[in-house]
Amino acid sequence: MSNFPTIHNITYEGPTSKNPYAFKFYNPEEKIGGRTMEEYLRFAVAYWHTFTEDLSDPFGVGTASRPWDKFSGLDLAKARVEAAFEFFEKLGVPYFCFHDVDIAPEGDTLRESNQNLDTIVAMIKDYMKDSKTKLLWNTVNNFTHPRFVHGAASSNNADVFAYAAAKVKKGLEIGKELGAENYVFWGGREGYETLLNTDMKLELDNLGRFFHMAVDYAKEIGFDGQFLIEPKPKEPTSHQYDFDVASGYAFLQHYGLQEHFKFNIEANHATLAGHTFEHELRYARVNGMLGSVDANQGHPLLGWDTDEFPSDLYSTTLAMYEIIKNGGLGRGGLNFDAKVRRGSFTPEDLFHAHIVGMDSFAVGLKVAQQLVDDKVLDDFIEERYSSFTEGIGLDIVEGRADFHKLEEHALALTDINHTSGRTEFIKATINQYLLRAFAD
Ligand code: XUL
Ligand code: CO
Repeated sequence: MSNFPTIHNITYEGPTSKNPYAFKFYNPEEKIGGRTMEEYLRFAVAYWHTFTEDLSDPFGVGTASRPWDKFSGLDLAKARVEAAFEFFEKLGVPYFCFHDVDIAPEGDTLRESNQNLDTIVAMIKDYMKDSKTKLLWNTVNNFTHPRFVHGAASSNNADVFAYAAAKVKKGLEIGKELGAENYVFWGGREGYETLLNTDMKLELDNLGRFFHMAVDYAKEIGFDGQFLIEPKPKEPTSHQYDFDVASGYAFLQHYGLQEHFKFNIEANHATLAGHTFEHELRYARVNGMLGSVDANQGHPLLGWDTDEFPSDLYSTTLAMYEIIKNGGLGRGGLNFDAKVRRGSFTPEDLFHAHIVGMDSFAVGLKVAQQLVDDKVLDDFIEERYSSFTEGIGLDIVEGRADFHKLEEHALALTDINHTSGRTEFIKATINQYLLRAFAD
């Protein structure tokens, strides 16, 4: 029986379509920069927000109305798999992502939890045989259960470190079984509540040890998915160790892990860290560490992780600019780590939400590709830094300058000439590109 009986396959109908269940801008087959939109954007549905989420918040119970609500336990898990693959097919989405606890209920023991996982993973594998939807990444939830009250790999309790390791071990086995392209580590409670009771050095060292063990185990079983760290500054901890890309990258380098990891960058985590989405993408890109993206957006008036579906075209354009400049996302993709608002509680809203997200990134891709093709930013930036292409600037970048030489140069200066940064002009130009992209 269908879970979404009123919805047909969502197809591209173009910018003027009045059909709410159609893409206006995402045209999977349309080629942009030599690749189809589908190949470039690599969209994924986040299992937890779309099939497990009940839309509760700290002040109220869940409001979501879902056809699978009538089931419980393993039956519920099975009903969700059925619904998920119907949803993937109707949306035409190439990937999905999940945590262990999203797909199967935890048992009373680790052994029982693993058995539940085996049952559901076998079912998912079966469904995947007849589906074009593949696994972008999986991960494990090492933060919800009370055993993780003091963290997982950064817990003060060695038993918890072991438990967390056992869960990741199983996660890697599942990733291999289902052909995951990546494996994600989001440090849910890998941080601290207060320094007053925290051995920061031991916690960081243990995190480093944990990641090395994960790398070793992946190698041992022949799991070749890309490892990704997903930075977030806080929430639920007051300080999370992989605060942002810059601190995560320093951590990886310090512990000799940088060869084995890239970053999964979430827009709302970037803004929580006091950065823009594009800042985090840029920082990762210029260091060769941009792996994948959790595509969502925060609410500008709220200071927490609201996980909204992306609809801000300016933001998707600047994000796609970074992704294009990165040569795409490789094995990564754009995972909608986003939930419908509590008031959008019907199954249909799940489609509307993904449609706006996919359309918004399609617009971003198209506009960003035109900005790249026309070298709108490149030409300006090249000119802005041209002082480093000759004279003393060239000496600096080619390593021929020292403080003696620079002092000599500075003493001889009569004037320092600047040119305008032209921020407003550049923004006006981007607006022009945004409005022009679908004009013809
Ligand atoms: C939490 C978050 C996670 C990760 C996966 O803020 O983003 O859902 O994406 O654990
Ligand atoms: Co995320």
